[in-house]
Amino acid sequence: MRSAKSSRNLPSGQLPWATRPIDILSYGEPLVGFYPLQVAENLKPETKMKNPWIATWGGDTSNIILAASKLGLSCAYLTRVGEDPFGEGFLSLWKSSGILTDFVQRDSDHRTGLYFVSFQNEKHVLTYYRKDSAASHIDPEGFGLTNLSSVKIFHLSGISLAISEKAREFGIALMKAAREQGAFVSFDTNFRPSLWNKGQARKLFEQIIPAYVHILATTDEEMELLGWGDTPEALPVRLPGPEYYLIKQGERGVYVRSPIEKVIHPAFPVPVVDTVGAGDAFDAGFLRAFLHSVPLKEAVRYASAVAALVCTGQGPLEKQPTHQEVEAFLMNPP
Ligand code: KDG
Repeated sequence: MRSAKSSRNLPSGQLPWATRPIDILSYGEPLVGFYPLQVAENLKPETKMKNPWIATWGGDTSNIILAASKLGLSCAYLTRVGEDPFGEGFLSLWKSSGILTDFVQRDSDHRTGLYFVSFQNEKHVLTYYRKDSAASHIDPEGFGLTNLSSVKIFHLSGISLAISEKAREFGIALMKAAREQGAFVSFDTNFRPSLWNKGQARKLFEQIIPAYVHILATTDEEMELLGWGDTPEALPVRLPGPEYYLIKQGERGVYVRSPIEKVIHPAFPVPVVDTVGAGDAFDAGFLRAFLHSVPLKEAVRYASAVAALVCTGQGPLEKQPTHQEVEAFLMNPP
């Protein structure tokens, strides 16, 4: 894989990569996710509600930096949380995980968002409580765009852009500034129909992806929903611009394309407990490999291992691995 330090695509006069202290700056919304203690599909609703709930930490852009930080990268988060116990909890989690929280804003008028997990036909369904959340009230004034000159990769998702008009405008300004200041822009479409409709999402994605994105992650399901074709090969033709296309295909594995090669990797056959956060884990693993200039084939294998390990625990964080754990897994894969 091309070194992140090479400058083919970077404007001249930028700080060299090596002097940038932040590997990944992530922008978006953290959410606390609640799981029923027992996953029982056929209980009456009132009986289901007597099930104790277990809190987990979620939110795609938070999951990514927690995974990347555990893999050894230096990460920072740009978001806004409520002055509530969930906001406090997140801050303490990020700090204890070594994540820079200088860009995390606090909001006394709006709360940290939540979701509740239920299961239908053995597939998880998320019910969100996030409307008017603190993150949707992010204050662009609270972050100097020049801070991006110390960032190697700026990461955000379709969710980061869908939570409010303000968050969307700021997200686009950040992508533009990141690119101008020589950072790589990583974008995961993470289309959530509960936040916006597919026409709105597609229109915006088709404007910003060719203009700003270097590393594009999506899923085959989203490609189909957004009308981008039903084969991974269709995407670079439909949306030229990015250097890397990561197309996640659930249990079938992934298809990854760089400017010079393509890699198809099947998912590792692990005992799956929960797939929430697996896609974020894949992105984090890929970004780590990218920053370490790992050849594409190995990078995809590495990222697939990170995702597989996350699927063996409940919620996005329980089984997030360290770099050593990924290496041990890859020495003796299932
Ligand atoms: O990728 C996992 C996320 O879906 C989960 O953590 C919640 O961020 C979330 C969302 O908006 O769906």
